[in-house]
Amino acid sequence: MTPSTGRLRGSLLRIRPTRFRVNATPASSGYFWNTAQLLSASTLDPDSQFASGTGDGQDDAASVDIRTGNDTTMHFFASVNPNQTPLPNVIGNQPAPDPDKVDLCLSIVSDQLAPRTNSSITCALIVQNKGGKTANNVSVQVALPAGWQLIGPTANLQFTSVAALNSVTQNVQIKVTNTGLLQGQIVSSNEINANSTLGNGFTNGEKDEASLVIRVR
Ligand SMILES: [Ca+2]
Ligand SMILES: [Ca+2]
Ligand SMILES: [Ca+2]
Repeated sequence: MTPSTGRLRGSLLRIRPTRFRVNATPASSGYFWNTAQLLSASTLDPDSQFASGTGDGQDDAASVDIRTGNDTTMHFFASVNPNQTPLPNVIGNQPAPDPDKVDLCLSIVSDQLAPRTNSSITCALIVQNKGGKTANNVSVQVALPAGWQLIGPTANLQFTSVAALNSVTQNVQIKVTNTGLLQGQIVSSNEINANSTLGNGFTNGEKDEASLVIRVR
């Protein structure tokens, strides 16, 4: 193996298999991430590319991490990887959205899951449209446990429009008096909704409904 600008480089006449052995002495404490890759060979490798870099997960590269020392100022060191071949864009695995339908989902996110009794929480109701068409006049219903009180704006929320492959959020404030289950469902929209039935209840396991358990302290 011969050093070259911070890297080690070596060649083998044939692989039988055989191995390179490198002895290294760490000069400081730290977390050392060491990588190696194959640069070339006289025969083709059908499932990877030589010299493509060490960050693409191919089987012609490998890594090992070594840690030395145990102090609080441990630094991270990684092998250089200056010529990484750009990775292709990630391709989605979902079917193309239907341009003639909306596909609505509801989520509820609370700023607190364990508030004090008689305090107020803020819940974000998020309507997501995974369809290919803009959803207009989307109506969302919120159902509160007995004793809870809606401070604002209203238990029947209106979303003027939710664009295709987009989402819209509205916050509601609720006074919480006891542990209970907050529920919501999308009730209606002007368009045909794919993959669920709008307004059919809170407990069908459909993605147009959502619920959240809030426990009081
Ligand atoms: Ca390979
Ligand atoms: Ca490679
Ligand atoms: Ca439903």
